[in-house]
Amino acid sequence: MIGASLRRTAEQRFVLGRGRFLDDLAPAGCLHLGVIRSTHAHARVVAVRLDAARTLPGVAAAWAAADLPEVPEAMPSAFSPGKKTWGQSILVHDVARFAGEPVAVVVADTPSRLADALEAVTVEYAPLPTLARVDAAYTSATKLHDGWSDNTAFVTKGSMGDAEAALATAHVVVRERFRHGRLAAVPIETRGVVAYTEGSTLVVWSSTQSLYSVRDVVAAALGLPSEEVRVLVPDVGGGFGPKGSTYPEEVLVAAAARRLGRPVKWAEGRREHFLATGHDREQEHEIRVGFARDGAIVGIDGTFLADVGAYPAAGDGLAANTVNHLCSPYRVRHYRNVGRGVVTTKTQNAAYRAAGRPEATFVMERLMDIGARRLGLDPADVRRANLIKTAEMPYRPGLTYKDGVPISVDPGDFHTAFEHVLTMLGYETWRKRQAARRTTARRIGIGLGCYLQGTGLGPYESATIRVDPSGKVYVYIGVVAQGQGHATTLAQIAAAELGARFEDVQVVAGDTALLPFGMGTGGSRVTANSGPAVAKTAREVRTKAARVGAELLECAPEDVRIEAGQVFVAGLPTRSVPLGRVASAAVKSKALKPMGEPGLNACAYYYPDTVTWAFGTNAAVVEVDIETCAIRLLQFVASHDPGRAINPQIVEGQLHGGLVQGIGAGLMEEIVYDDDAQLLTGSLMDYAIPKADDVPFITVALDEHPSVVNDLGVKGVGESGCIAPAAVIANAIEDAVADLGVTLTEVPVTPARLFAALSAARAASRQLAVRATERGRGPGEPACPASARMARRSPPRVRSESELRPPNPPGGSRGQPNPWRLARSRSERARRLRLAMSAGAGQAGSSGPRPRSVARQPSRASSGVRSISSSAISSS
Ligand code: MCN
Repeated sequence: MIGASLRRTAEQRFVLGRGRFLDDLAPAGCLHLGVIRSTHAHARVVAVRLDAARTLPGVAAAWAAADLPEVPEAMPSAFSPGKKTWGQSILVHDVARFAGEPVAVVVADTPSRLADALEAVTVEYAPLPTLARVDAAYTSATKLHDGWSDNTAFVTKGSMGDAEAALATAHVVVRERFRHGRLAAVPIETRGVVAYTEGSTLVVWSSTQSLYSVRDVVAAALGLPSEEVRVLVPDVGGGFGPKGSTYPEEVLVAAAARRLGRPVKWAEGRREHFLATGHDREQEHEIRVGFARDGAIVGIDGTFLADVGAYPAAGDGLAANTVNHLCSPYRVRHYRNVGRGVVTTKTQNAAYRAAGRPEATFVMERLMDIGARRLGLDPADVRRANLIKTAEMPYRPGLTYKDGVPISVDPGDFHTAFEHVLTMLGYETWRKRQAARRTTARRIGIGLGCYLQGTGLGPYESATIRVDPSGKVYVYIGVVAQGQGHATTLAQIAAAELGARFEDVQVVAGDTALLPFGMGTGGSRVTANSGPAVAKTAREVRTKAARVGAELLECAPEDVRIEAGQVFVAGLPTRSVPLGRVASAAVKSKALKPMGEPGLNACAYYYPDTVTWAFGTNAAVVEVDIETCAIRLLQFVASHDPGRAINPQIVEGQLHGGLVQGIGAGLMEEIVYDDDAQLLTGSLMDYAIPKADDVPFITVALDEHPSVVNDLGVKGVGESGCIAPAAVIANAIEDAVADLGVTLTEVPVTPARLFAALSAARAASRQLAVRATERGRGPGEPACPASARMARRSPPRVRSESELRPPNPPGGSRGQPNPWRLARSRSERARRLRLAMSAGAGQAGSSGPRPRSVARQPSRASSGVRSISSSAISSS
């Protein structure tokens, strides 16, 4: 049963269009709530004018912060990393800190009347200076939060050995700056909330990943006991992390339902989703890595800034993930990294699938390729030189994970898995094809990348299992699925451990009334937490069934066997009773007296000691047209270690989904703000996600090495696909054009970015050629304008990087200026200076108090892209 690709029968209703999602809920008399959102990224709210909206037909209420004294100013969930206090407004009382922050709500009887009422609201703002770029915000005189001495929300560090001393011994030191773009998770279903009262209970339906957090936050915000708030989760069409946070709308809808005594619904629109649901991944790294002559890493030293938006709502855990995963599958003895979470006037951050690891892998895997090129080695060989060996397991790098436990890498065979991926790809064959195409416009590039992921963060999960007299087995869990297939995989575990038929097991989730606690779906944790909890509980139920079965079958409990829902005497399968009959007898049987309670049921909690570590490798081949800058993904292969796959087909599906999201991060996805921190990518026309024809068939191999952390041997997979693709794609694209002098330091690598990088490299190469010509002049010889003109007109022969690099001095290349690199970094410096100046100019322009502006909520129909992103949007 465990290890079989059983079909997801429990989820067939999705295929048949019978899913029941948040916006399908329509309680009788339901009102619709819409949110007025700040049109400014940073502004004092001077006045909110709601009277015109209140008089419109069908409008039940229109409230600004002052109208809802029962709602506190700030979300009770406010996390204070680094001991700095802050409050995320539920409705802005005074200062709005990002465009999209809730300023007021309107409630009406129909969605169309709600839309009209939202347009009747006007808000007067006094704009304040914006912080659109994380590097500028880091040093800005404008402080976003009261009482803060700077805009740094937290600092997270990790170190082992002596990085500085190790770097001094390196044969080659690569120093580079990298930036990972800001991303949205883009689930197919946006967020939504429905709330109503039922007797003394406040019922809240939410499309959340963390139902217990919603319960506790709503209860705390409205001053209710948690026991009087029941949170339910309907089917959810994807979450990918940001739905794990609790947002102001959950509190606002609940408050409105209590005030009005009627059900109230809010269903987020797509534009609202881009504006108001948490973003992730925006990080800027500055890093040095030292390599020995054979490619072995001798030390790494880095710092980075993480743009956490207006509120560090996800705490320091994401940046801590980056610190702890950067060196991950490689043997690095000397390492230092410092991450700073910096607030800007952008949407707050949230964990997005893999949270902090794709950024780390992007930086590390780019460094691997740049290092390989500098050393004249094959990128595969540099990885071979550094991957942790099986004999070194359990590998303990010397870092401490965010659960406070020193990292100890689960056993695995990284080298064999890596070689397998190269074989699956046809690495050598592609290298030959690449060489054959080197002088053509359509080049081939090959990219590699490896990762290790800490999965299955605790502290615990639980399960209650009850066998019904009908023979059905109910498994109650404290986590909800957004598409992962828990109803199938956890049923497989329960059936295997209890001896029930798979078809008889029903997994029930998504209701805080079922179990008192749960930690939510995230961090690829359900299989490694709920899985062992279900197994443990099923074993307890099995023990009870054996006691009661022994009574019915007149044998010793040790002789009872349970298989496929039949309870029988060992060796006598015909002497059996159905499990349901045993469940029925268990209600009155005294055989259960020593177990303390009647019935075939049990509840158990499982606390993992720490996380499990899952290894994976991705490889890709791209075709890059250097004339049009079109990039085509030709092949993508991946290998991942799930420990022990409960359902291999689901695991592959999880990996496919994650890989495609990672491919999007590498090629096209990016949340873009302008210099005033206005969102420019507020729709799916502007925010590109991969379509079916952007992605080739992806081959996935499962390389199973059971975890030693839990007795099922499972490791997580839900996020893992997402970790390496952006790095691998950047590596592949650079591999296609590296001989032209291109180094890629930012994802996504869009055709426009590639064009800019190629143009800069060509310009640098031309400059070099001119200088070389000038250097060739004899003393006192006049400059030859004709040859300089020639150099400008016809680009010089494209030279390989090794040709451009000066020969290494005996004993190493340290300390030798590399003219090609200097030229490139000068152009990079110039680019950054231009950016910094434009950011500074934007700031200077907005530094003084601007004239007050009155924003009328623009019509949705007439909004252009710009107003889309800054407008208040109704939805229902
Ligand atoms: N599985 C398995 N064998 C293993 C490990 C996992 O069969 N050794 C199965 C599990 O039983 C489960 C699925 O694979 O059905 C994912 O398991 P796991 O890795 O434990 O991840 P979680 O169940 O905790 O899911 C969370 C994870 C995260 S953090 C994000 S983000 C994410 C993801 O899963 N969001 C998703 N996958 C998603 N898939 C869909 N369709 N939609 C999302 O929003």
